[in-house]
Amino acid sequence: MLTLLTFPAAFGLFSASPFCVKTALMLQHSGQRWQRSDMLDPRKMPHQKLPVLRTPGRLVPDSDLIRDWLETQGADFDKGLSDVQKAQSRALIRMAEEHLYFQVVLDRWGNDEVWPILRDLFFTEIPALIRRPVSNSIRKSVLKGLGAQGVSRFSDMERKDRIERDLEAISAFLWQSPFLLGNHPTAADMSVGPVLASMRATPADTPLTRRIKQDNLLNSYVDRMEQAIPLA
Ligand SMILES: N[C@@H](CCC(=O)N[C@@H](CS)C(=O)NCC(=O)O)C(=O)O
Repeated sequence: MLTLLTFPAAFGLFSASPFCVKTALMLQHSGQRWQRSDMLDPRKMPHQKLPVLRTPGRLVPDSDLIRDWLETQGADFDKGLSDVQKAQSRALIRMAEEHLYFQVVLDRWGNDEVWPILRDLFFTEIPALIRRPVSNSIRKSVLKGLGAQGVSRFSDMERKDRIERDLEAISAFLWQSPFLLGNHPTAADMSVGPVLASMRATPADTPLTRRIKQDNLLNSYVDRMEQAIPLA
């Protein structure tokens, strides 16, 4: 059986990580037999990140590489899509994973209200005595990474505008059909859905959580995705 090494469930989601949720959705959709194995510290993993898929032959890191592996086993996440739709799918996935995702990370790790919740969730394996200094230094390095990525250099208004344009692009697809590229979930939904769900689930009232919760189209899309491919 395949084993998905994943960050644990959090905020009512299968995992705090939208990449882990994406991979769980792909596994479920592929019809393969799989189980989850939770972990909090990915430093021994091939990319020092999660998700990772344990297959009979090797550990496969990265949700995109896991997708490739599942496709070699016969999965087809873009069944029935035209070449143009497949190209749109690729662009939607990159938008969600390489831009919106970092907005979620900033919304979580940069927010003093959310921080104590993250600290109690993610750092339970660190001995209580040193948990605060160690977790504070990890927080600092995550925030430094967001500076390097660039997302935290924008003002709140600029951030809001950048997010808005992406959400408008996603909504333009959802005005046409229940899922991004038709009547059934495809690979694009398995990336965009979990990122929007993460955005909504941050445990604080932020402009981002409110933005999704108050938007009928996006809010119902997140619910629809969760119902279309249920994760135990
Ligand atoms: N490109 C990777 C991204 C995975 C990723 O960023 N995982 C984050 C959690 S959402 C992680 O493991 N972070 C731990 C770390 O960077 O130390 C994928 O698609 O799987």
